[in-house]
Order: sequence, then C-alpha cells, then structure tokens
Amino acid sequence: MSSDIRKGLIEAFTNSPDTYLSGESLAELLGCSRTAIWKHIEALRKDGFILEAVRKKGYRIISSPEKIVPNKILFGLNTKFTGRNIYFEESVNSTQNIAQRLALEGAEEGTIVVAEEQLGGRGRLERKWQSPKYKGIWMSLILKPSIPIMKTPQLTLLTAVAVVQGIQEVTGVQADIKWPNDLLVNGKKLTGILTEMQADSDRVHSLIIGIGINVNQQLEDFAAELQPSATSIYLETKTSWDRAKIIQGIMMHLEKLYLLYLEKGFYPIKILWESYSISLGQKVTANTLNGSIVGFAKGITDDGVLLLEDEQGVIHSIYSADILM
Ligand code: BT5
Repeated sequence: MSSDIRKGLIEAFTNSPDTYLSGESLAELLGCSRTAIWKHIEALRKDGFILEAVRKKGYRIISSPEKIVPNKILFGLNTKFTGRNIYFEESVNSTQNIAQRLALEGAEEGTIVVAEEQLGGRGRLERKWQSPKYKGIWMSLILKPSIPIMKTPQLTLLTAVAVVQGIQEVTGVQADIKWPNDLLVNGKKLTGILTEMQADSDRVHSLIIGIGINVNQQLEDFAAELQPSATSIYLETKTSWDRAKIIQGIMMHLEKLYLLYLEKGFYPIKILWESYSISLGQKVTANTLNGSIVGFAKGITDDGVLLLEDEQGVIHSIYSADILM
C-alpha cells in the first residue's frame, strides 16, 4: 500500500512537472490522508527527489534523483577487464558481501558490484560506512592477483592512487591519501577503502576491494557526528556529478596501475602513492589494536607497511592502525 502511494506520487509529479499539486488533491487522487502524503513526500526527499513546497499551492517536483546507469559506465570505458562486468543493485546490505559471493562462484577478474544504497555498509573492524541512496559510489571490485597474502596491502595503496587520479581527472578535486586507506580533502574524509580477501594458507584467490566515495551529499546528508569530519565532491565543488563517469575514470586508472604493478612490481606504485600521501614526514599517532605509538612517519616498506620512528629512534612497523595527525 505505502509503495503504491509512493509510486502514485512519482507518477503524478512526472505527469505535471511544472504544476503545484496540493496535498488535498494528491490525497484525493491516491485515496489516502494528507498526513500520509506528507510522510511520503518526506520519504521521496530522502530518496534524492528535490520537491519544492509552497504554502497554499502545494508541491512541485524540481528534479528526480540522478541514478547510476550501468551502461553509462561501459560506454567509452577503455579497459580490458576492469569494470567490464557490472553487477548492479538498487539497495544492498553491503556490496562486499555480494562480491564475496560472486568471487566464490568464479566471477571474472575486474567484476564490480555497484549499489545505489547500502544498509549495512562497513568499514574496517566492523565499523559502519554510511552509504545514502543516490548520493555516492558504493562499489566492490574483484581482483585476482597471484600474490602472497602479505602483499595484499599493496593493492589497497594501489587502489587509493587510482581513486585519487580518477576523481581528479573527472572532477578536478585533488584528494590526499592518509595511510592506509583514507582519501581526504582539506583534512575531511571523502573516500574509504576496505580490502578483504579469499585465500588459502599462503596464496590469494580473490581480493575484494570496497570503495566508498562521497559524491553528491549535501552537509545534512551526513549524520550529525560525521558532519565535522566528512566531505563530498559536491561540497568541494558546489556541483553535482555523474557518478557513472567517476567510476569509469577510476576503472581506467586502476587497470593501468594494476597492469604496471603486475609487470614491474610495487615500486612504481609506491612512488606515486608517496607523492599523494600526507602521512609521511609528519609526527603522527598510530592507534593500533595493541595500543598507541607516537612517532615520525618515515615511509612505507615495499609491502605497504608504515614505518614509524619513535623518540628513542626505534622503528616500528605498522600493519594496521588509525592514524591521527
Ligand atoms: C573505511 O573504513 O574507510 C572503509 C570504507 C569502505 C566502504 C566501502 S563502500 C563499498 C564497500 N562495501 C562496504 O560495505 N564497504 C565498502 P574505516 O577506516 O574503518 O572508517 C570507518 C569510519 O569512517 C566510521 O567509523 C566513521 O567514523 C567514518 N565514516 C562512515 N561513513 C562515512 C562516510 N560516508 N564518509 C566519511 N566518513 C565516514
């Protein structure tokens, strides 16, 4: 019933794009109360519809949500395999879960899972990743490099470089990388990357690389506690962006870097990563599961491990941590 009202509203607004429709006439048309109409209008707003309300006149549609069209990702995509197989869903728990399943079922390397919304989007250590509908890029990429498990952090760093380059090329926004997986603009988080894997005791079968990018959120689209620390490409440029084009840009950079990595190893990726990094050369605090270490970020190793030198001159290898600068 309630989805019928929602559908009816969308239809009524679509049929009369330039007309104000009063709550009363909509209630009559759809056979429900005016309170129900108001509730559903609010829900449509949450879904990305922009609706104007004018007293005594009613509601008018300004725009419907810009949706990701998978074919638009493919059109003009100049890659051999990256992003060529697209599994697209409107609403999912987490694109990581779907990609995990597809990888087990033998999905081809380069397959991506893209969703308009995640209800259970996750970060590292089971933290939550807010993924509001139609506002961002919530996707997981399957790669199958033939590498030992200890080298998998390299692919997180490679992905961070590709995402920086893709976003920059399409939108002009220049993000910095904070080790290991955050992309920041002016110190605020624009993107998070989560790498999971399927492996036996020493070799990787599949890497599932989750990429979350805030694209068209306005400030109030972020939960209050994230508003001071998060940003979106919209907030940085005051322009809304076609997310399919950004995905396409990232896929092209990612494949180029991945092929370079398979041919030449991590070294050329490391040089690029260092050029975008804001963690290096700074005094930072690394909060690890075993406690905090304060030190000077000297660099990353060839495996992607962060090296911190403490005040006694002792070098610590940091495999996993949150970095405070
Ligand atoms: C990350 O974790 O930054 C990795 C996020 C990966 C998300 C992608 S989306 C597609 C794929 N499917 C998934 O389910 N996940 C991946 P971490 O470093 O642990 O950071 C998590 C923290 O970032 C949270 O505890 C919040 O403080 C903050 N946060 C949550 N949502 C955010 C958002 N949309 N923008 C900025 N910060 C956010």
